[in-house]
Amino acid sequence: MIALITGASVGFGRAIAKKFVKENHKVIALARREDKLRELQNELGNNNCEIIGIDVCNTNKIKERLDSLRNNFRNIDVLVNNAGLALGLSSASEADILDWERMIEVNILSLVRLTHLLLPQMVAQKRGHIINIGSIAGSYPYPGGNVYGASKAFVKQFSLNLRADLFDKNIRVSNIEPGLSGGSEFSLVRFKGDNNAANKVYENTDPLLPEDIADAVFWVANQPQRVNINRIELMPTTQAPSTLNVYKNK
Ligand code: 8X3
Repeated sequence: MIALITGASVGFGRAIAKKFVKENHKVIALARREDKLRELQNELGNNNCEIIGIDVCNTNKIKERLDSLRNNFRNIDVLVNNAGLALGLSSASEADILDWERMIEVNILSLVRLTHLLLPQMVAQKRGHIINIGSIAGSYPYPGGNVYGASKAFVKQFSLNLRADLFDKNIRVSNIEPGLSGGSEFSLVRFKGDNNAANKVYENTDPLLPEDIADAVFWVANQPQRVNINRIELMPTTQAPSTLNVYKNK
């Protein structure tokens, strides 16, 4: 298998790349930070890992780069749309509109564009698998989740609707929906570099780890061809869906 993985420099993406190569597959690791990708490539080996140091939002440049890849990295079987981010945890009336727009740009637009770019090739080769990294935030609302959660709800429904179009083309689509996850830059990005705020979320708890997500992605990709896993929702044992809020006048 050849898997193109976005957001592969750290966290989930990096763990997914490592898992695929460990299991004797090839990966194309895509992310903005080329230095981190080079480290990954050195670790995984040049024969198993190709890197693309381009922002996931720059679809035109990605297309150029994909067109010029070495022959043995050309026929991508699996696209893992992992790149995504949460920015801020403010209540809707106080949130920064630029944060909202950026989440829509990365979590929705770039994912849609890259999927659209790769699908014709998958249809032509009569095989392919789009694996999206969604979130439990796409199913369960929580305060401050506003646009982040909505973007992940989009990813969930987009995944299901892709299936509706692709079920007769031997192309699989899966949405992996993790809950609270440590070991990545997710929280640091959400709190814009505020280490204390970022770490507080994980204090005294036992969150999912990138390797847990990588295992789920790999399992989904390695089902017999007749099996399509539509969704997997994973939460740490220490997290559960919450109750509804009711406002009471004082
Ligand atoms: C984020 C999941 O639980 O941190 O995708 O909101 S959670």
